[in-house]
Amino acid sequence: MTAVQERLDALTSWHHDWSGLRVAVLGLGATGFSVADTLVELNAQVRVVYGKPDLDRERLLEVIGAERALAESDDAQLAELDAFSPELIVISPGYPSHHPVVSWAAERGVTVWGDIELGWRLRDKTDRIADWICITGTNGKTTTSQLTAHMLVAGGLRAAPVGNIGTPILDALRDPVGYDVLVVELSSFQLERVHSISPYASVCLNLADDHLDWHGGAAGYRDAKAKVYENTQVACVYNRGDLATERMVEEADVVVGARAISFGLDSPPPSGFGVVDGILIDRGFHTGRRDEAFELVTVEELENRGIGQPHMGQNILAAAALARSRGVEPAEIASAILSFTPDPHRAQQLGEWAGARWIDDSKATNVHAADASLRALSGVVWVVGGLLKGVDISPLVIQHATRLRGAVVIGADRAEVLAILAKHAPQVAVTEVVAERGLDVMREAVRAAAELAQQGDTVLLSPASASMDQFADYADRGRAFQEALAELSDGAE
Ligand code: UMA
Repeated sequence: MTAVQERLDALTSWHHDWSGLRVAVLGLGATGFSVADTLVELNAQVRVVYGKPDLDRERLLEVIGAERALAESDDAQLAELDAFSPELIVISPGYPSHHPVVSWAAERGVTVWGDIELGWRLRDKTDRIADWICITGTNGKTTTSQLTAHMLVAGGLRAAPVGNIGTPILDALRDPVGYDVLVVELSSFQLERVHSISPYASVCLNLADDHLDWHGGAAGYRDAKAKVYENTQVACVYNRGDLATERMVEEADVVVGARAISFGLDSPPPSGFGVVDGILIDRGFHTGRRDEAFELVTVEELENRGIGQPHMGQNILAAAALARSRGVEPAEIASAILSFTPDPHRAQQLGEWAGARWIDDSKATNVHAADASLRALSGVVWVVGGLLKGVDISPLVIQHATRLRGAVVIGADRAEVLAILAKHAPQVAVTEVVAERGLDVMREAVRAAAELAQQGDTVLLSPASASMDQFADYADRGRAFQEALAELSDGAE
């Protein structure tokens, strides 16, 4: 082992000596800036190498005194690395594992960390050292992270959702007061680059194909997700309905004494969370769990709050299992669930108009997410399409063809979507939206959906596709849908 590697291995505390360490920070997004800011505070020698200009962050780097190099091509980034010769690279999650900078580092034996690995090593900045509850999965991780944090706060703990959700972990770790628990939402990109984290509790909510291009295939994606369970201390929470997650727990190296706790919408075994007679129950943390359970909330209560969809039930049970593992009482969990409001554009109920119920599920950027929404409904006018990212949506259409009253097809890849609908759901009435961008697309889509919908139907925007072809992002797409609906319904009154 080289002297540099020995030094890096030993750097496991905020209070160790990071001064002078030559670190290249790759990327100047939310992550890259938080990494540079932290390492400058620790007196490391930091050079940020990045591919896209960002005036605000560039100015801030100057203020904190970090070196920077805008290098718009991959070759230019490699040349920057050659010139700087870093002892450590901290890389932003958006860099795929096949990016040339990753091979550059491997060939030279330069260590590469993500911000999560760095964060784990720096977690003892304040005396109050937070436990980490780590959450991953193909879908539902943001909602589950928010819910878990909400439950922990209801239990009197200082907790916050961080990570992939949008607040870089290093920003939370530098909070002067410190946290009791950090609920860390982890993407597969971030998990691929962790080595030594030891979560208090962890979950992979579900596994379906996504981001296969980034990981170079389904196995790479699965293996990255599985890392969430490594070194878990107290509870590995998994999905009883998704064998892949159970297998991950079986294969994980965990701290002795860590328990496997399952969740699912069926009647739970001991050590499980589930549903019995319309009541969500905890059989995981009851001392008499062989034949007793804690009641949390009823399905009816969830429905009354507009969070009764099956996938939401699963998120709630997973969050409850994680929060219970950290000692939150069942009554506190119940009050947290019933005071929780999901973010907009996630199966958001918009009310009734023209005899139909309208739902904005613009967050459904992949097949798995759209499947979760469709499966809860019947008589659906489905607003679908966008950028398919190379994924075939035929299985989704085959699975749900009988639920569809009609389909309204938007997006750059609509020829493909139209062909799939014609082949696998020929009885379904289909309208193609020809407008190309933004609000115009949704004005046309909402008008078409209202025409197709019959009394009691549901109009569901759940595109199973990315949004960047016609909108800034999924939130922009959802806002346009809501605005178009508001215009049309106001105009009709
Ligand atoms: N860059 C390059 N070349 C590349 C990739 C990146 O030069 O090939 C540079 C550019 O300077 C670019 C910067 O890196 O401006 C951006 O880095 P980034 O894409 O890693 O973005 P961040 O702003 O650091 O945001 C990341 C996460 N983004 C991704 O994983 C793509 C955010 O998740 C996360 O909230 C944030 O860190 C804080 O942890 C977003 C996301 O889309 C929401 N996540 C994916 C998902 O949820 O499906 C994984």
